[in-house]
Amino acid sequence: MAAPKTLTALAEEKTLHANFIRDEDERPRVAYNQFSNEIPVISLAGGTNEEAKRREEVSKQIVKACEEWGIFQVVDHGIDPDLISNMTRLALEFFALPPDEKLRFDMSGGKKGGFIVSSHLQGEAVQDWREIVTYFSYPIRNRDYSRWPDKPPAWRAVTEEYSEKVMGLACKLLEHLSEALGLEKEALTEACIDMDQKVVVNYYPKCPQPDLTLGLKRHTDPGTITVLHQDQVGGLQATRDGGQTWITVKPIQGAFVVNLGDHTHLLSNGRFKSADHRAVVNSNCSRLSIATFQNPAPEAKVYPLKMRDGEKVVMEEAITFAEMYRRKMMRDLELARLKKLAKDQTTDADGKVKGEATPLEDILA
Ligand SMILES: O=C(O)CCC(=O)C(=O)O
Ligand SMILES: [Fe+2]
Repeated sequence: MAAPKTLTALAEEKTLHANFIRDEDERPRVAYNQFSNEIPVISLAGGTNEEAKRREEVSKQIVKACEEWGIFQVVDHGIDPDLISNMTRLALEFFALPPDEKLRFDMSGGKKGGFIVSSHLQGEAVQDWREIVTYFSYPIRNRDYSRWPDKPPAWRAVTEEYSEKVMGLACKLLEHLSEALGLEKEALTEACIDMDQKVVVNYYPKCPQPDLTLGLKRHTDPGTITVLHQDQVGGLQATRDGGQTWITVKPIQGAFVVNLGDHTHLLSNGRFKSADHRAVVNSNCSRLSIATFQNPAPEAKVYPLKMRDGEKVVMEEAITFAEMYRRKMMRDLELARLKKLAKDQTTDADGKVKGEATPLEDILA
């Protein structure tokens, strides 16, 4: 069946549309509001200026979190809470617009920025239970305002300011990681050449059967670092054992969740993890999160910046970020294709299961 254009109508239905039903092994088992305190919460107060001792403490906490999880939360980060709440309020106003208004910015067919249901990536076998609106905000010379929604009218100015402040915060966080690698403060930022920024606002409407689906399937972010703001509902989950167990990240008013991406993982020669995460949904209320992705320029070289004594290099050859991204997407799509194939082969035309499904491992072997 064709993908729905918006989720507004589907959110009112009693049962979940088949496009969104995940295989058993992907479905959530930990509730959206069963919060864990395992993800470190780090105060940046006094840690980003020159007070050497305090800065060292903050660095240690960030480095430990990146070595263990690749994910942490920051408070006292210096971004004005009013700016964050304006951004959130205006985003909600956008998603509350009638479908036709949102679809004026439809980005299906590969347009760079705008509105879409589920994912802007093509070829996904199962859809994510979310709507998104995306802007490409940096480098400034590449901004295409025709792809930025013009409603609500105040949003563009607020988004511009939000983007700039989050870019500043991300660069400060990368300074700590560069130093921990034994490099100059600017090393990770410079490795990005001209840092790209993309803002993805995720809106997860309440869902009739949240146990059968995901708001956003399991993934790691491909880029350098992601600065995410989530509302107080809960739904972001992380795993560090390859998806066997999951924890729900506790929402903290005014905090940002920081996820390291694959780029930093590789530049640190695997020392820093890339956050393995997903989002679950619920039947009580909608949820909003704003993910700001800081990525290297497409032509930036991806290769470890420094290796520690005795360490083996995690990559065979240096590649560009564009190539790294392409390979990741191909891998994901191939996995989705094989999974779908395994499922189709064991299901007859009426959707009845014929026999034992072939385990994915066997197909891949
Ligand atoms: O909604 C969330 O909490 C997660 C969003 C996310 O991981 C993403 O947009 O890449
Ligand atoms: Fe993500």
